[in-house]
Amino acid sequence: MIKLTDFRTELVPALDSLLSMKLRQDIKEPALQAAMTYSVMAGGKRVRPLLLLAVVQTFQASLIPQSLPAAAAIELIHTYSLIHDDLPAMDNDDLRRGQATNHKKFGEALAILAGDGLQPLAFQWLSDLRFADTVKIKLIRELALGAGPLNMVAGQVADMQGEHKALSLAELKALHRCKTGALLKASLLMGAVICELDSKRTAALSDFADHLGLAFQIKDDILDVTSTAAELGKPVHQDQAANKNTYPGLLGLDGAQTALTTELTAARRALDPLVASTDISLLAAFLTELAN
Ligand code: GRG
Repeated sequence: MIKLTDFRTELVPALDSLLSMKLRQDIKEPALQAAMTYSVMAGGKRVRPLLLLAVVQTFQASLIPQSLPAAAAIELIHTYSLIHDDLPAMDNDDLRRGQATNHKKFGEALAILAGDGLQPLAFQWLSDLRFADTVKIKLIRELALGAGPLNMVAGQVADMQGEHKALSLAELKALHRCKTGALLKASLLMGAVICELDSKRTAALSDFADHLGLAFQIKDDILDVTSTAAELGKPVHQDQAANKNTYPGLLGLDGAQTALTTELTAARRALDPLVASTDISLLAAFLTELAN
């Protein structure tokens, strides 16, 4: 199985050129095109598209070329969520990935509309995929569920409301599962849909996704405490300043590290049912990266 570093080196440029080509084709209004393209092409790590593609690589690698636009669609939803999260009405951030946030560069109204444009465009791209209609409907549903009011948007609301009260660990987990975990999970499950995996394999990936999602957020919380602004490309110690509920805030830095290890171990165990028939090394490599 291909190494994650090689997989990334091969697929991130392919994703990036597909994204920029499709954004040029599908948005005509110049200011809107500039604002949407600015944030999509601002140097994100493409974690969610890579997760979808890693599942496809693991179970049916020949479908990678056809899957690229599905992976790109998830990045549109992720980008919209970041643009809106940075707005003055939400986190009011000036910097993202070392550059001005969308509303700082284009103004608040255009930033809102850039996010508004990215959402339906994602579903347009899914509907145009070269897969059977039954597969496409499942992909659309998976992404809508993960990004929608049952999950990501609800998580964002819980996060906002939580700024005014101390959450329990269970409440914090539920928040993270919705806000951050659901889109990561949708990415993995969309890979499962493309490969038309059976329910046993899909359940293993779903379990893996739940733990990976939490680990991802715990790591983000830890980095906010331990990194410099230059390392992260955004201001640090923001969580504490905004009274955010975080793992280090609730458990201390050591406790948060332990929780991260616990989630990573559980995520790896979730893949056990697949091991007999599948090379899981590419999926497991995402865990190794989060551990380091
Ligand atoms: C506005 C409805 C709505 C939702 C926003 C995702 C989100 C919900 C807010 C982002 C807040 C945040 C910093 C969450 C922590 C985890 C996270 C999603 C980090 C950013 O994802 P990366 O690391 O970002 O994949 P890049 O820059 O690589 O794309």
